Amino acid sequence: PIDYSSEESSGLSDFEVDEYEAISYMNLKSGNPKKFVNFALEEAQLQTTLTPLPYQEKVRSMKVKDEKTVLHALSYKAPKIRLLRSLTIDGSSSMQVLDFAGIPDPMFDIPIFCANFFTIPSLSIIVLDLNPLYDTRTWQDYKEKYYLNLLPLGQKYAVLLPWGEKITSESLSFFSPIVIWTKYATNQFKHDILFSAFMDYFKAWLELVDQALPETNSLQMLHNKEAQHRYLTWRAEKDPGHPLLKKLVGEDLARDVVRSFLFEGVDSLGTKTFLDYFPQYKCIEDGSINQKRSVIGKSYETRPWNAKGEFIGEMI
Ligand code: BLA
Repeated sequence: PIDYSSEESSGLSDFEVDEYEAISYMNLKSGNPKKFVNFALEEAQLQTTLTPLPYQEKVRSMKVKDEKTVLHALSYKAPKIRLLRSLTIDGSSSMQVLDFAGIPDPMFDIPIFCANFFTIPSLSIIVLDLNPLYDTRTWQDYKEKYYLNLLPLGQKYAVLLPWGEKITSESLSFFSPIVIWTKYATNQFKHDILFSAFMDYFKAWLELVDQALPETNSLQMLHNKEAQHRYLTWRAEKDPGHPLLKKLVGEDLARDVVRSFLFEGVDSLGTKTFLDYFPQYKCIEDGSINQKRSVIGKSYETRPWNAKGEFIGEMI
């Protein structure tokens, strides 16, 4: 099996720029992360105008030279959407990764679209969600505003793509009642279901974007901005993909990709630090950030939301 544990980088930091292939998603297999990206871009273009962001030119395609691994990065903005970006990693048949996110303009409190797949022949690890800006376990109004109508959709896929066992406890606060967190032995049937879920969730998200009205209260806009910054700060520090990314492109380029591309905004939307938001990660000895992904550990053996979207897990 492929070793995806965290280790010092192999120094393979050279990369080349390729042309992005605009193949219609219908001609690609469900296991191919490009199918997801191409669908999302085609669908978004039906509703809005996507403008490529300049950073795209720099990281659009990175090749890890000594292996057959190709990284593709794309990023856009659109009215109401501050950042729509994707990173795919194609390690031919051995590894496929998708990291796709849609981050709204802070003038809106719309959830963040989040699709993350890591696939090797023996295992697929999946997170698909409209990540809430405000923790729905405590913010009842926010939950009702965005998720009440989507509960049947979430319920449908919660059955087809069952809960993926215990998870980093801290991650739960960033997930919604309709989150799809699942793991399976990689197979085409599940990939097809996942692709269908992705289409439904992305269309639902675009609908929320379309319907959203800008904040009229400037204080609320600032709250949205801070909530987004907190989210980006969490992911820029603790996303489970980072060790692998470091290994593939080297530590320096990985840091650049994470902070200036994947979670762009982490250095500009706010000034608070990771430890300001998550002080429980502070090491008592030297005040540095605890390198563990979780200080609480993993929890939630089963889905902690019921069909009505009520949180039934333990509040940790
Ligand atoms: C594993 N990825 C995971 C896990 C989660 C996520 C929950 C299970 C391990 C855990 O409980 O932490 C994803 N966690 C998320 C997401 C959020 C979160 C999306 O908190 C959002 C708030 N995954 C990627 C990319 C790579 C990747 C880009 O998205 C690789 C470049 C790899 N994810 C990856 C690997 C594992 C994993 C290798 C399993 C290894 C591990 O658990 O450390």
